[in-house]
Amino acid sequence: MKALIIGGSGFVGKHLAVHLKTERQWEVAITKLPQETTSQDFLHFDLDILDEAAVQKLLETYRPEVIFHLAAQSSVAFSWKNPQKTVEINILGSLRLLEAIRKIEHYTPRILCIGSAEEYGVPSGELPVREIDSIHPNNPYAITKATQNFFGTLYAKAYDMDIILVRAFNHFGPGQLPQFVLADFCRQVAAIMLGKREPKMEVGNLTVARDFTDVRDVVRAYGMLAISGRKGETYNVGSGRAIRLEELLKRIIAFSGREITVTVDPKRLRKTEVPIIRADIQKLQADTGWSPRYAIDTTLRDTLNDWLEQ
Ligand code: A2R
Repeated sequence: MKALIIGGSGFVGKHLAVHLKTERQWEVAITKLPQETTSQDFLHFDLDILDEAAVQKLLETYRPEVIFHLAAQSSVAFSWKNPQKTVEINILGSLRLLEAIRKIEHYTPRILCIGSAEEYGVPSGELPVREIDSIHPNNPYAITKATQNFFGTLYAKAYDMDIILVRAFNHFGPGQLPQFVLADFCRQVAAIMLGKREPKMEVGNLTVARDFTDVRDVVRAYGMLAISGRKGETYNVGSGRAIRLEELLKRIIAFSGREITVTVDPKRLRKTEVPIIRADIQKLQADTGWSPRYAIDTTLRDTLNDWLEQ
């Protein structure tokens, strides 16, 4: 199978490229923005998804059978600071990508558009949330991902394009930037362990509960969906369990073996917050047979060790 990962030098893209190449022996290429660096192990192309002509040219030349669309402005916090940029990349960029593919004659690749659990907002019904439940996006990032999902679903129906929509719940693991909560906790604890900072941590709201999955399990789900997902369908990708941030932080601190004082930094509190969410993953499991393999403690330890090495 020949795959192209768009946004391939991001956190998930790097893991996905390794998974597809080493565990599935697929032919893999990635795209990156010109200013981004990447591992030389993979064939890579510079690409800005806002440049529709460039997207079309690349696809006509490389002709991947599967396209994983991961390119995004992926930070909720940044989306509040710059909603226009977030809309530009996540909505307009996704649309230009879909348009570029649509305009290529006799070409129907499978496309996975990666959205987010943020699309659900505060669930109005029972937990876990199902793909058919109503969505209430409550931040600019969430609105852009919900719109991407609407366009993907529409294009699958209207143009018979082979598009699969994913709603990825929180994922973490080695290599994630500290703008994401567990990466930030592990970074701060690692710095304390290395004697680079006082044994004091600043955190946001610890009472929220989220559905966390190891990024290596997430990319395995993406690979399986690329094989056996159904066209035009949306799939939750998550563990199906919710865990409070307070509990996760407690575990990371316990791994460190240090006494650490934790204080809440008001600057880190979100304007709108979802108290608890977890995914219904029955559809994903029924269609692919996927289930997570990594225990959460393993991922926490791997992430902490990764920060200690950095
Ligand atoms: O913003 P940068 O310089 O980190 O680059 C990001 C890249 N990207 C773009 N690629 C092509 N054309 C653009 N106009 C464009 N703007 C940004 O997409 C980054 O390298 C990549 C996305 O990776 P991350 O930000 O690390 O996200 P992550 O955690 O890998 O999530 C993958 C997907 C995203 O669609 C998330 O919204 C979703 O999973 O949860």
